[in-house]
Parts: sequence; structure tokens; C-alpha cells
Amino acid sequence: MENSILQKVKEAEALFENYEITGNELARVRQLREKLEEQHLTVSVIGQFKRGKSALTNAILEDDILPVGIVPVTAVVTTVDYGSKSAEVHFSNGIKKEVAFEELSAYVNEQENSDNHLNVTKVAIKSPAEFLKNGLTFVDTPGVGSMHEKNSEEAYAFVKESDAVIFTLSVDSPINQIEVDFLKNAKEYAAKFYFAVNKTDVIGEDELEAYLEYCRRLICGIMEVNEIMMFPVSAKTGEGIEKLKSAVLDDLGSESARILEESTKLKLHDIVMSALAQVTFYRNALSLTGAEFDSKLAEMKQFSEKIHKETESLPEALKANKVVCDAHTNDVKNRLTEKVKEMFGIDYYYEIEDVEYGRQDKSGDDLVAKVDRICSALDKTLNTIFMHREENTYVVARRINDLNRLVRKLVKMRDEK
Ligand SMILES: Nc1nc2c(ncn2[C@@H]2O[C@H](COP(=O)(O)OP(=O)(O)OP(=O)(O)O)[C@@H](O)[C@H]2O)c(=O)[nH]1
Ligand SMILES: [Mg+2]
Repeated sequence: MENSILQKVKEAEALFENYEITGNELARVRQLREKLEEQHLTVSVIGQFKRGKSALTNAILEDDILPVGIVPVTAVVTTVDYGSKSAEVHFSNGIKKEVAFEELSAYVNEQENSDNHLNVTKVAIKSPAEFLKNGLTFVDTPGVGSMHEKNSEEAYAFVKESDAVIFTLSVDSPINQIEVDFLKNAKEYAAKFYFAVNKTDVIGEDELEAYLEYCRRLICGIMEVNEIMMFPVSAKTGEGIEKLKSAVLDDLGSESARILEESTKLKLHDIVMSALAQVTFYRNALSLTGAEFDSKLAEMKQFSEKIHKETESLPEALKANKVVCDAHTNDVKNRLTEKVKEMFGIDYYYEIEDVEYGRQDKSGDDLVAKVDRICSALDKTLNTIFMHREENTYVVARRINDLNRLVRKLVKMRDEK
């Protein structure tokens, strides 16, 4: 008997295949189906920067593969699968390059590949570690909350692909708002959580008990559960690592189908919400009278031209400043969201992760290009609607009718438990 979540994923896939406006969601849902069919689980190590995620990954794999350090280190996602030892760097232009382990740091390390100017999408490692034998993909991610915002974005993006997470805290610093926010977000996508409290070697036993109790209470509140799986560990001495590994492997043995099903449900919900926002936007815009639509389109175009001009006229010194550039880009996204809301009365969904970030420390070209990309995604949608509006009224009416049906189906999918 085919399991019901797989059926739902297939239904969504079949639905999205019929509409050009849900192309993004189609790609995401296909990936989801493939993982489900292969029963493939992704377990990621996530958390704030410097909690010891990479050190913990190394300790679990019993091999010092990944760079570790006192300054923010991990700039790109590193996946580890079972196999004979090798490392391959994947770049955003599709090129893959096999590298020696001694060279890894040049791609993974924030200090060497700053702001990921080499445009690495991920590093894919193969390792013969026992832990990986049953076919899980284990992942070390960049940390959230450092000055290097790009790392936080990568970490947030990868949580969406994780089925289970090892959320890493450390005893040398109390849980802060950055971690709370990240955990709340992760809860929306991953189905299983292990809490590793790292660096236990730096404090005494009494202090550790008090710290664990404090973490337990706080996290139970955030996760809205009575109990959590918490593991005091030291990546440095190896203390507690075996217990953590056994817990993960035991669950994978007995619970992997349930974890995958739960995680797929969460991810499918996110995809359906994204499709719903996109389709509602499209339908509402198409339903406007010709004159209403034309005036709104003209106003949106003016608005995006204004944003372009503002961006171009920023002083070169500011355009070369990464912090200013990031703040400006975020501001543009927010303003466009507000404007679409004002013009069309709905939330427009930005695939923020799809925006490719280039290096910004030499000239302002990249900032202008980045703003261009953000505006042009919206322009493209509006232009498609515009073209459809030019069709005869019968075709437009049929399209709206079709979209209404699609919205109803998506609402049903969204509400199904
Ligand atoms: N004492 C002690 N230090 C540790 C332990 N684990 C990691 N560290 C140290 O903590 C620092 C950060 O470790 P990383 O593994 O690079 O931390 P990370 O979370 O991967 O950091 P980012 O990649 O920047 O997010 C390094 O100086 C490590 O040597 C531990 O168990 N005990
Ligand atoms: Mg790291």
C-alpha cells in the first residue's frame, strides 16, 4: 500500500505540473518525492556560530575532516554521505570539483572564502564512518548570528532540507534570542530534534547540572513539549558523543519512516503555502479591470525604477560596504513586499534564497545587479499577467476560473492534517 504522504506529495506534483506559475514549487515538491521514495534522511548539525558544530561533526565521524576555529569558520554547507573518503566542491554555475582534504578549508572557511565569494553551493564529502552506514546524509551547516549574515541565510535555508537536527548549544554561553528564533524556525521544518550541549569539559559537574536544567526548561517551552532529548557532550574530549550517536542511530533504525513522513508533511505545508500566495497574487491581479490593472502596473514600474535609481545613486563608498549593501537589499525586499500588499492586497512570496549574492567589497556593481534580480522576479510575474490580460475576455475568464479551482485545491491541501 502506498503511504498517504507520498500520495499527497504526488498529488501536489501533478497539480503544479499544470501551471507555469508554480514552477518553483514543482521543483521543490519533486525533490521531496524523490527523498521520500528513497527513504532518505538528512540529519543536520545546526546552531549559533561557535557552539562547536564542526567540532561535533568531526567527533561523530571520528575524523578531523572539517575546519574548526575560534573565529566564525563555516561559510558553506558540508554534506557527508557514506562511501570511500573523498571531497567534492559544488559551485553555483553547476561545476563540481574533486579536492584534497587539505584544500577543503579554502572553500569552507569564512576566513578564506569570505562571504562565499567563490560561489560554492555546497561541499559533498564521502566518509566510511560507521555512523553513516545506514544511508543517512549528515550535514555541518554555517552558524547563525555572526556578523557574516550570509552564513545565517545559508543555515536558515538548509534547515528547510533537514529531517532531523542536532541543535548545538554550549555551556559557555546562555541561550540567547538568536538561538530561540532559529529554533522556532527549525521547528517548522524538521521532525526530530536532538539537543547537544557542547563544551562540557570547561565546567564542573554541579554547574553542568544547573545549566542542563535551565536549557531543558527553556527549550521545552519553545518546543511546546514536556520532554526533550538532551545530550551533554564534549567534542573536544569525546565525552557523551557515543550516547548521542546511539540515540540518533536507534531512532533511524526504528523511527526513520515516521520522521521522514512528519518532516515531509511540514515541508509540503510550506510549499503549498508558497504556491497559494503566488497563485492568489496571480488570480487577484488577473481579476482586476483593465484600467485598474494598468494603473497599478504603471505604479509598480515607477516604484521599481525609483528603487533602481536610489540604488545606483548610493555613494560608491557605501556600495562597497557589505553591511550597507545587505541592509539596503533587505530594505528593497521589504519595500516591494509592502508595495505589492498596498497595490494588490496580498503577500507576494520572494524566494529569497534564490538570489545569488556576489562579492561586494570591490565595487557597487553587485548591489545594483542584486536589486535588479529582486525587482525583475516581480516584473516577470506582472508581465506574464499583463500578457494574459491581453488575451480575449473569454480566455481571461477561463483562466480566473481555473485559478479559483487551483486556490480551492491548495486551501484543501493546506488544511488537511
Ligand atoms: N573546550 C572545548 N572547546 C570546543 C569544543 N568544541 C568546540 N570547541 C571550540 O570551540 C570553537 C568553535 O568550534 P567550531 O567547531 O568551529 O564551532 P562552529 O559552531 O562550527 O562555528 P561556526 O562554523 O563558525 O558556526 C573552536 O575554538 C573549538 O576548538 C569542546 O567540546 N570543548
Ligand atoms: Mg563550523
